[in-house]
Amino acid sequence: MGVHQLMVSMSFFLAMVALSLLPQHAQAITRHYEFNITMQKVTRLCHTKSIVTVNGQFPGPRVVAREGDRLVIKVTNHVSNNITIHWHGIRQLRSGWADGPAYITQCPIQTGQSYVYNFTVVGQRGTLWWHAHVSWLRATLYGPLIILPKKNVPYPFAKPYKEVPIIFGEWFKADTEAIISQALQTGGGPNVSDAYTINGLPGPLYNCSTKDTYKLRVKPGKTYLLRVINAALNDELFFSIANHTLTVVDVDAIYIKPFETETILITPGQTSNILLKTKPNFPNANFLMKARPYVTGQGTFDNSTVAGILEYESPFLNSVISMKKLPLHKPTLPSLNDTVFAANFAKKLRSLATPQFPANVPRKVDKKFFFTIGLGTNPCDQNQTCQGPNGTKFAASVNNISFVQPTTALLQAHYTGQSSGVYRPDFPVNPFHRFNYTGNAPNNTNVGNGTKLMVLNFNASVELVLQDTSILGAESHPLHLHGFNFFVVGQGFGNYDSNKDPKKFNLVDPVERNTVGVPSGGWVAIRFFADNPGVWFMHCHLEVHTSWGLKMAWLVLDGKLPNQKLLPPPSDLPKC
Ligand SMILES: *[C@@H]1O[C@H](CO)[C@@H](O)[C@H](O)[C@H]1NC(C)=O
Ligand SMILES: *[C@@H]1O[C@H](CO)[C@@H](O)[C@H](O)[C@H]1NC(C)=O
Ligand SMILES: *[C@@H]1O[C@H](CO)[C@@H](O)[C@H](O)[C@H]1NC(C)=O
Ligand SMILES: *[C@@H]1O[C@H](CO)[C@@H](O)[C@H](O)[C@H]1NC(C)=O
Ligand SMILES: *[C@@H]1O[C@H](CO)[C@@H](O)[C@H](O)[C@H]1NC(C)=O
Ligand SMILES: *[C@@H]1O[C@H](CO)[C@@H](O)[C@H](O)[C@H]1NC(C)=O
Ligand SMILES: *[C@@H]1O[C@H](CO)[C@@H](O)[C@H](O)[C@H]1NC(C)=O
Ligand SMILES: *[C@@H]1O[C@H](CO)[C@@H](O)[C@H](O)[C@H]1NC(C)=O
Ligand SMILES: *[C@@H]1O[C@H](CO)[C@@H](O)[C@H](O)[C@H]1NC(C)=O
Ligand SMILES: *[C@@H]1O[C@H](CO)[C@@H](O)[C@H](O)[C@H]1NC(C)=O
Ligand SMILES: *[C@@H]1O[C@H](CO)[C@@H](O)[C@H](O)[C@H]1NC(C)=O
Ligand SMILES: *[C@@H]1O[C@H](CO)[C@@H](O)[C@H](O)[C@H]1NC(C)=O
Ligand SMILES: [Cu+2]
Repeated sequence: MGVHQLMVSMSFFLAMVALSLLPQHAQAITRHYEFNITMQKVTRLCHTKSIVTVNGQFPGPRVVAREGDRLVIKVTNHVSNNITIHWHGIRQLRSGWADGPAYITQCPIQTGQSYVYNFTVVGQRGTLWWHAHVSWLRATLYGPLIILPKKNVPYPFAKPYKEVPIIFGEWFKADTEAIISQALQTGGGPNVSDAYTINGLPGPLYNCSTKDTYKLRVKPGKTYLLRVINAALNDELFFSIANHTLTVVDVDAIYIKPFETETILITPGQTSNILLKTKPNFPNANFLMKARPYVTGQGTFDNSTVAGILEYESPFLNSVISMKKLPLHKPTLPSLNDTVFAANFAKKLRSLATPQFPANVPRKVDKKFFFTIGLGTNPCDQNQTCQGPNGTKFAASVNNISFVQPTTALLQAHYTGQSSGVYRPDFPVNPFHRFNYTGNAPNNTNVGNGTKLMVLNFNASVELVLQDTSILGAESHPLHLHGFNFFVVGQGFGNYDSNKDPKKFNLVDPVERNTVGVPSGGWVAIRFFADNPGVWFMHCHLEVHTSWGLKMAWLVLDGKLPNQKLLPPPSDLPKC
């Protein structure tokens, strides 16, 4: 080796040392992505259709960042639909303009237009995801959003050998925009999906689908980190891998106290990091992984099962033919309506709550709210026959208010002081009528409607009880809050009892997340600090319920300090 070469490698070595000694925050970078929204022909179940995609990919591209990084994602709309993209679970501290729900924080990106989503990832690491947030376009517009810990900060568990996204979806042969528009027209329940998918593939249990099977090839004796996302439109899912135990280590990009389980339950909108320890030796078998729904509602649903295959790489078996001869083990999933499983699974979720990853639970509450959530009806137009319950139209509501989508974005209306005629700041703190919410439903199932916001002062500590109703049947609703994580301090069945139930709240290590399944015929209590100014959507993540109006928004006012104020809108913010 010549002197010059030695010098070069020495300085390279020194540079490496210097890099590893840099403080963690100095390494945050800006990562640029380009999302071209285009149509793409995709064949599943022997049926070809044109779907809306990002860069022609289905599922969409992975967005990867480290905690602290800035993401700058330019979205250009080349299709005839209006588009917005939501970065599900990202706090969007003071950057609500980048949150994405159509007509809440932005007007849609219209055909031929672009919009740059520009935000930083603060205090979060784990798996989140991105998806369209307008009508039902998220049926095909979704992908993983992976947040790695800061450089040189380890996971609070052994470093996995490999990381693998597992993203569940729902496949419809028909056009999903036609399905929801038909359902809203007739008032009936929308047509259900034809298959569930793992990473876009329905798998061998469907007709004409064996070639579209997701295969996870693993080595023996290793730990794999599965980054699990439920991107299905309308279904909570059970998931299990035959003969393997899963260790849940995080939900919604928050570490939890690890626990082992054969099966997980994941609602649309939720994400979870799961460790899969492979068998120490080549097992001479293949293993099915399966997902199928957990359903509590009374309507028809897609009761089918998606399957993928866990295959071991073998030192002695190389040919595909010999792999195929191996026995295939199948997991057993809970029954489709196993609410007991759902309740027990929810009880296992607890924050890690360590000094490094504390659970900053509000202990004192400034504002208490009680919201009923559930289905209801709208009367049929005189001139129409409707296909909802008893000839009505299906609706859904929060505190009996079915949210009416405005025609301009709420955040813009607020920021420019032009809210009059767009929204009213008078969302009710409690339901107008009290009744036995989970008992016999009232005879009159009609809902009211409006575009009402709940106003909060900056940094108010909030307690919200979400109470399911049995109107048109009790049902589990995965409620998603934008702009915040919340702590799930309590849950139960029946009517929430404001005298007895708070005594049982967990204020020590409750799970922190952005989407919670409100138990069928029960309630959950959540708490959060309103430390993020802006307009924040809250809705059921079953897309059909959102379409029917099970949604509302919070308006968090600016604080006094300069760093407690919403930033001005970007210049390319789309107009309505
Ligand atoms: C998006 O489209 C533009 C213009 O057609 C093109 O230059 C760019 O390479 C595309 N980006 C990706 C990621 O496909
Ligand atoms: C993103 O936002 C930052 C902070 O406001 C700004 O400095 C930067 O120029 C923005 N980038 C783009 C591409 O808009
Ligand atoms: C929904 O299903 C019904 C019954 O199969 C069918 O007639 C209708 O065309 C479907 N709607 C859409 C939008 O595919
Ligand atoms: C898988 O589990 C089944 C029973 O659930 C058992 O019969 C079989 O021996 C197991 N096989 C392997 C390879 O672990
Ligand atoms: C799914 O539903 C169909 C139609 O209602 C029924 O025939 C079938 O038995 C159900 N399958 C399962 C696994 O429940
Ligand atoms: C669950 O479904 C089974 C039939 O598949 C039924 O017998 C049972 O009553 C249901 N349980 C509940 C709680 O609805
Ligand atoms: C009923 O609705 C149809 C289409 O919306 C309209 O053309 C017709 O005039 C209406 N009839 C009455 C009696 O309102
Ligand atoms: C529909 O009508 C039947 C019979 O009149 C009644 O028992 C049922 O409660 C009604 N359902 C709804 C949702 O109004
Ligand atoms: C509500 O109704 C259920 C079912 O009828 C009943 O078991 C329960 O006691 C009622 N609760 C209250 C608070 O009245
Ligand atoms: C609902 O209707 C039934 C039968 O019409 C009646 O007996 C009952 O009192 C009504 N309940 C309420 C709460 O109005
Ligand atoms: C809201 O309620 C009013 C009064 O019941 C009704 O006329 C109107 O159609 C409803 N609007 C929507 C969008 O459901
Ligand atoms: C797209 O959004 C604009 C602005 O809100 C609206 O005027 C237009 O009707 C929408 N177009 C479609 C196809 O939904
Ligand atoms: Cu719902």
